Amino acid sequence: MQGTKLFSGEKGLRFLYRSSGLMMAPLLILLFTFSTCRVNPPMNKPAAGPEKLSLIKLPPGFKIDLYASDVKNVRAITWGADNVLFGGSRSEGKVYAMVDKNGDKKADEIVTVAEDLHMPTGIAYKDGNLYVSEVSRVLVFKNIDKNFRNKPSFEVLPYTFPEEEHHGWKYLKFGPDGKLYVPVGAPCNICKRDDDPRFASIMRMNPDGSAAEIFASGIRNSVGFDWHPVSKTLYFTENGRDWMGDDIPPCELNHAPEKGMHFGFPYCHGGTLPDTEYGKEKPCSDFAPPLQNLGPHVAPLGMTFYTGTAFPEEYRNGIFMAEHGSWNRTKPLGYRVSFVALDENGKSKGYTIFAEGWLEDDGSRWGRPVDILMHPDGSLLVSDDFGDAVYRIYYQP
Ligand SMILES: [Ca+2]
Ligand SMILES: [Ca+2]
Repeated sequence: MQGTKLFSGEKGLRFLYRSSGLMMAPLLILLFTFSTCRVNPPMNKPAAGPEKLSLIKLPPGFKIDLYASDVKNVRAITWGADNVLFGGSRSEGKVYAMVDKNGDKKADEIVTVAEDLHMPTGIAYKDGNLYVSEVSRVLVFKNIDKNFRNKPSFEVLPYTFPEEEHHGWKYLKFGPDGKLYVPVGAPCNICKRDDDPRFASIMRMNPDGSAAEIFASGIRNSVGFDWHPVSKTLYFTENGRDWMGDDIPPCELNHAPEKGMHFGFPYCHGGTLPDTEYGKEKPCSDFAPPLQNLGPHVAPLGMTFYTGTAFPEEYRNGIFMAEHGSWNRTKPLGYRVSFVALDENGKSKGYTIFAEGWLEDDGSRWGRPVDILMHPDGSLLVSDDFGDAVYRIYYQP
C-alpha cells in the first residue's frame, strides 16, 4: 500500500474501504477520522430540485432549468442523434440515455444503456457509435441510436491502458483530426512514474484503437478538454496536486497547440511553483506554463468552447469550465461554472465566475458540476454527479 494513495479524496476513501480487512479496522477508523478532519464537512443530499435552482447566481439575462433529474452520478455527456443525450457515470458504473421526446428541452425519459462497468466516466460519439471509457480500456457500442434501449452489447478497442484506479477514470473526446483523445492521470497525488511514460499524459489514437501515442505529457490529471473552433488546437483543464496548502497550487487551464509539449507535473505547478518534493530536479522554465491559473483545488473538469450565437457576443469562442469543487481545502471553493475569454491569439483575457450557488454561504453543497456541452439551440447543458442532474443554462433577457 502506498502512502500517497491514502489521502486522495473520494478515491482514497474508496481505496481504504476496499483494502481494509478486520486487522485494518482500527487503522481505518483512525485514518478516516484524520481524513474527515482535514477535508471539507459532508455535503447535503437531497440535491438538485427546482427549489434549489433559485440559489444559482448567473449574469443578467441568463436562466437555469433542470434538463434531466435522477440520473445517478452522471458525469461526461455527449449527443447522439434525435435529441438523445448520453451520459457516463463513475461510482454508479452506468451509461445513460436521456431522451427529450417532445423537443421541449427537457428529458422525458432516462434509459440505462449499460451497467456494471468500471468507472465509465468518459463518453464520446462518432459516426453512430458510442465510445465509453473504463479504467484500462475503451468500449464501443455500435449503432447506438437504434440500440440504446436494448441493453446493447459492446466491442472493446484493442488497446490497454494502465489498470491503476487512482486518477484512472477517463474523459474522452474526438479531436478535429478524427482521433480519440484519452487522458491517463498520474496514479498518485504526486509521483514520478518513469516506468510508464503514459502516466500523467493525454494520449490519442485512431477510432479503431490503432496508432496510440502520447500527445502531451506532464499533466497530473485532465478530466476535460476541447479544441478551439478557429485554431483547432487543444485546450485542457488540469487538477492541481493536494496537500501543499489551502491556497496553492492553482488548478490550471492549458493550451497544447502541438504534439510533444510537457506541462510540468510533477516538477512545477502553476507555471512558477516548484514542487516541494520534485521541484529541485527541473526548473519551471523547462515546461509549458498554464494559459490561465484557476482557483486552488477547484477541480476543473469538463470544458467546452462556446460556438453558438444565443449568448451575448462576449462569450463567443470562449471557454466554459465545470469546477467540481474542492475537498482538500479548509474553506470549500469551486462548485461552479467558470468562464475564460480568449483574445484573437488564443490567450486568456481573464477568468470569471459564470454560475455559482451549488456551494452555499454556510459551506454546505448540493451539487457538483462535471461536464458542459452545448445544446443545439446555443444554450449550455451542465451535468452534476452529486445532484444526479443535468441543468440547462440559457439566455433570455
Ligand atoms: Ca421533453
Ligand atoms: Ca502544469
